[in-house]
Amino acid sequence: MHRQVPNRQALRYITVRRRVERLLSLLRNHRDVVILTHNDPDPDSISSAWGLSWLLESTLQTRSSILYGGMIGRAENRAMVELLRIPLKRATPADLETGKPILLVDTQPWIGNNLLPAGVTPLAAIDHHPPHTNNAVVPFRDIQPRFGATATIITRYLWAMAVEPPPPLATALFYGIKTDTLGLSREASRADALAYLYLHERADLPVLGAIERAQLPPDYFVVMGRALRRARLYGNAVVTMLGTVGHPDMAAEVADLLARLQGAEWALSIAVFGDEVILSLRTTDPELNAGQVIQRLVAGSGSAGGHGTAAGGRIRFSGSPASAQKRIAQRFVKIMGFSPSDAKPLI
Ligand SMILES: [Mn+2]
Repeated sequence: MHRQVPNRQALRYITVRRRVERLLSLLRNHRDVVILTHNDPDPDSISSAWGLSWLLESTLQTRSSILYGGMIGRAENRAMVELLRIPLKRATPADLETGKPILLVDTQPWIGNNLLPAGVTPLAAIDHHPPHTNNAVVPFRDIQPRFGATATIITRYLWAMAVEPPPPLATALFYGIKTDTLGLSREASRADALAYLYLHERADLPVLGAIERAQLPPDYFVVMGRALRRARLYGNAVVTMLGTVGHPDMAAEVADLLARLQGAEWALSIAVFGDEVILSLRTTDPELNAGQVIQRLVAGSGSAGGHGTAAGGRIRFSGSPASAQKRIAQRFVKIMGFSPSDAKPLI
């Protein structure tokens, strides 16, 4: 008699299903929950939160409020929320002290990039960033650093529970994986690819096109112009200062563009938003680590995150915004091994 050897697909199905069932059992006695994304949420965190709320509604009839801190800045992300009618809301501090269970997506507790209050333990943390030691007290943890997106984790939950994502949700999750992995080209695993294909069949591709080619406000071009005029080259590194921006994501948009400059291996963009300096760093060399450099730039005086080729940070400052930006730029030039006199204007 042969023992039946389960195939890998079946094993994966059972493992994910058991994990989701454990999450659902923790939520069985709750009619209302809060799903919290990281601050200034991106498509991965927005779609993951929405997918999780759909899962809870479909399986337990549990209602959820999807909340975020900061703002949704990028034109594409705003278009995503509007065109797909994603029911999310900017959180007030009181929203997070209601005693309802809090589920974190695309972030982890007390790491400085979400609104979770210091005295509140979340019921769940579902994320793909490197695991943080804070997580030990969280009853349900699903941290998958090998995955390129949290939307991949949530898509597997839906798949394992046979909960069909409606086209708008499939579109959102697809866009979440697409942006976090740059279309599976960056830090993507086989799991991301399988989820991507699963969602592609279900997504509304004309709407996705409208999101990706969203109209840009005039301010976008104003800041971009300033960024290009102020860009300075130091060997293989390019740095620019945007001054005050209307939304913090703008720093990342500029860094993404400058990283494409021929000969540039490092691109740093520095902006001011409120009382914080926002940093966004890119490197084109996968052997280099943007996360380590951003840690050195922030040097204990702010928060920093990211890994591999992309990283970001924030530093609260007092005094003049111009000199705060300049200090960071000079520190970066020094870390890169150049001196201020090496500066060459980009244009
Ligand atoms: Mn993500």
